[in-house]
Amino acid sequence: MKKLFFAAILCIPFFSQPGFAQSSGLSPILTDYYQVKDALVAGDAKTAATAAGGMLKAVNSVDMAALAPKDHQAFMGLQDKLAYDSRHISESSDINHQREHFTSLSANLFKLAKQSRLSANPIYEDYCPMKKAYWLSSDAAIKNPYFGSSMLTCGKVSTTLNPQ
Ligand SMILES: [Cu+2]
Repeated sequence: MKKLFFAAILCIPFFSQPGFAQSSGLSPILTDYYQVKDALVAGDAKTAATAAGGMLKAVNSVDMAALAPKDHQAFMGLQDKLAYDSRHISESSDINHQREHFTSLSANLFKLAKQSRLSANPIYEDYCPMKKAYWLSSDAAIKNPYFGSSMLTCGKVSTTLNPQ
């Protein structure tokens, strides 16, 4: 009886973590990615760099032990790649260079999104035929981060990931 009581106490912090029910500990990575994406849509290299710095921090501060086994496995294989591209974007003030890294950043984040639970909301994978590259969005409306205002609505939704 005493043992059971202590086990129950130990479980409380785990289950009371904010967002536990809706999403995983990987969610901040996606939230920060969306900020990088929005900055690239706006053509704002400085904000993109700052947001990518936040994303890098989120990637490097994931508490692996707190992840569900499936999320843990998926994240382990992609952490270095996500860190690499977000670091390069954060250290650059050249939007073209940032957009190059954003292609692989988006591809790797999509791999993670397919294998784990990043959001309680749908994730749209969009395709830009001119750049021949993908990006992720929380919104079905197209806002192209590769060309910004010069071709804002170029592209289409290629895949919709619904939360499992
Ligand atoms: Cu680089």
